[in-house]
Amino acid sequence: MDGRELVRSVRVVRTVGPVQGLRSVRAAWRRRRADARAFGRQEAERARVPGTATRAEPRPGGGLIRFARSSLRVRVAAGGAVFCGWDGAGPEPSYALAGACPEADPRAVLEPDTEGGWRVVSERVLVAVSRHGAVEVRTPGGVTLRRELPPRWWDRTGPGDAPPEGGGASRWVQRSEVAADARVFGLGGRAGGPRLRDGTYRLWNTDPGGAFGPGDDPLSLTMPVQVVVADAGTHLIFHDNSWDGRVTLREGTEGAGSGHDRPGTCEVRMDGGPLRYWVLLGAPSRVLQGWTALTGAPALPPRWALRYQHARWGFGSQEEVRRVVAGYRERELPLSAVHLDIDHFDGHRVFTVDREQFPDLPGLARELRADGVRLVSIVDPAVKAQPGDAVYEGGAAADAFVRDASGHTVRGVVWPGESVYPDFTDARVRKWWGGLYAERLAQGFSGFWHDMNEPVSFTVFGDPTLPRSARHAVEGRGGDHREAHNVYGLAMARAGYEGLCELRPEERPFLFSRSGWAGLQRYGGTWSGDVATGWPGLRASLSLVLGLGLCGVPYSGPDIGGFSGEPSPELYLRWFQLGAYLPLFRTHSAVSAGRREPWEFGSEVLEHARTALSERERLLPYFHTLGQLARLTGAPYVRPVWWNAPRDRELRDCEDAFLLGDGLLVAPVLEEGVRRRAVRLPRGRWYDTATGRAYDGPGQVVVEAPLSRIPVLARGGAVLPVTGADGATELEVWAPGAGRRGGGVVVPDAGDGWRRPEVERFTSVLEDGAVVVARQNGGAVGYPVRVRGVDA
Ligand code: NBV
Repeated sequence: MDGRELVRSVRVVRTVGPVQGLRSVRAAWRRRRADARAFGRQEAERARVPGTATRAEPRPGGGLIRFARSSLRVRVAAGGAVFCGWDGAGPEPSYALAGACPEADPRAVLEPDTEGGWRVVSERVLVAVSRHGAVEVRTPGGVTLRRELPPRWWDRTGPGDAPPEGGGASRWVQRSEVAADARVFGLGGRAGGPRLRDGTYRLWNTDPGGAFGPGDDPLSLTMPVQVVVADAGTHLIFHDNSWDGRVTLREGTEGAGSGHDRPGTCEVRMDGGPLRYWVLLGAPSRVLQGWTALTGAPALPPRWALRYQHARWGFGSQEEVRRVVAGYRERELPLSAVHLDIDHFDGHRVFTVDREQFPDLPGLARELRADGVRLVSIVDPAVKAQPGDAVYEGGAAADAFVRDASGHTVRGVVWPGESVYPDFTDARVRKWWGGLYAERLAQGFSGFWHDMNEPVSFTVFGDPTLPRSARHAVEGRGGDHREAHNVYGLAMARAGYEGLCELRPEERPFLFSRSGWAGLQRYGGTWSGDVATGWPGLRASLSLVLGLGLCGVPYSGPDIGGFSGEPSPELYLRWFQLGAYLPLFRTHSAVSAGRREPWEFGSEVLEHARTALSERERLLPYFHTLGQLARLTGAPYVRPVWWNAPRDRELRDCEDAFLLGDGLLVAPVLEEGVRRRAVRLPRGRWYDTATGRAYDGPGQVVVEAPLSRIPVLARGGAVLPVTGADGATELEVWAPGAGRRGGGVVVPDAGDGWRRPEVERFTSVLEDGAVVVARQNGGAVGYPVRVRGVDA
């Protein structure tokens, strides 16, 4: 047991108590034995590299290049996305891809180069393959964005055997080089980012087993997706492989014009699974558009899910829920939803209700709904292994639970005690599970919060999850937990989403999930998980939201105030102020932690929280529009400040501010005692929205950040839909700088169903000192306009 494990085991026993602790010791031994039985014998391994290129055959979008000991399929899709698959790996099947693999670019051609290698030339990208299997991805202008060195496999097949067609049986490693000035973002939700500094990042969804901070890695939602930003251009690389792996990153150094740059390096090392990857290049907005075209449009949260929500582990009773809701109402604080945690279950069993403490949930839901407050339910995947439990019996009858290699149902330990796990990689099981949400809907719940789906089994040593040898359907292909682990949460989200679509077809599902993988956005969003209360946790919260947005999951947010302990009033307020500008705006805390209602921190905090809440309400049409734009274009609500200027190196290194859509720049206060802060501005005119003062970027300015608010700057020319005094949408227009134009988008609310609203585009221009706003395709503007920033 290493140091980390020791800390975990102490935490586990402290969190779950001695009885569960003992069960988890037994489960850990079971897991170890199962894996030892299944993987006990060390198979011989033999290292392999591709060898020399022998010939190449044109194929749609590129070609197949044969090497002495492998083959490489290069395929450029019509939109310019590059697919590379070694050892016969194709783009499908894939848990990440949204549907059919994108069409091949009919104009991409394969041609030999002069050095025994090959190139695939297309309008948007050039892929050069050397005779030893190095692959360069270049812009049409010939600038290299990424150079993959020839991979190396360790085949588990016997010596002399042919490499497995489609890949999968071998461990592999691939090193690559990027520009010396490149910065890397992504890899899912990482607490220590958003810029991923030198180090090794594991690709294995993991419950950190207690509240985490920036130093904890990995967390619940990892993804082999990297967004690389350099002067030469931006690209996204996605290794479509769900196995356990490690990505080691090292930033490059520049030789100050000496020509001795040391490139940035990236090493991807996987325990198995296909060696295949996608590269998308272009401006960040194009890259994210391509990524969502590939992996699916983000589900659009219903409008109420873009407003403020209150969660707590340990409400204890429906009376307590009423009391908290009344607290918001009495103080006239907006509240959109209350989230019920595992304590409202009967004995922590999923899809049940503790009838003593919650005797009439449907009644409570109706009553709250009349006040505009919805109920959201936690849903854990593990099912108590208890004969007589309806979910257990139903699952057993449907043969829904994960089994081990010898056919026995795998048991782990979670909140209800000894538990079994649905195999969500089986379409049949997803269907069964999706149907169980009928019980939740009947209880009056409107939204769903998937937890513990890494999946977790408490453990005092080793990995807090299922045995790696546990068998999964993997969509009929058959496989084990090594392949299924990272997609477990994703597949559970699919089960919930599809179930809800069937059960309540008139409403869009609202679902967010702690764990997931590439493509999670198709079904919903996520949240930070158990971020530790403290200033580092506040910083980690922003890192997670930014990183996930760049990986295609735009809807997320932290536990405001942190999950554990008691934040100081100042920390709570700064967290609340940040949360007001993030898509999921929700307070939440552990059962043992202090309260998180805004009035629990004194009257000053209450008044400032009220300001943040009313600003969020005012910005609701803007948030709604950003949600729609995320669905249409993949652009996240929360974007790094370099989004429109990836070549600005200062912006690339700025981690303490973000763009909210195109129009606003939010500069949260992430340190104690700070009352003014430096803000790095992108090019153009920016207005401090509180003072109206104008600044011209690029450059750094210092702005006031009193306790009452965090700095928010508006881009000159921005047209922002906001809620006017009468509750209807109006346009807030910030004067464009002289000689510049501006604009914005409004997507009106079309309800919580599936109706697709029109996208309305507006322009703004300064003419003779006056701001003129127009609808892009002519016609009346149709909204009241409020101009700000003129003569500022
Ligand atoms: O269900 C209890 C908690 C929940 O409040 C939290 O949001 C999740 O991230 N859950 C984790 C399980 C217990 C963690 C110690």
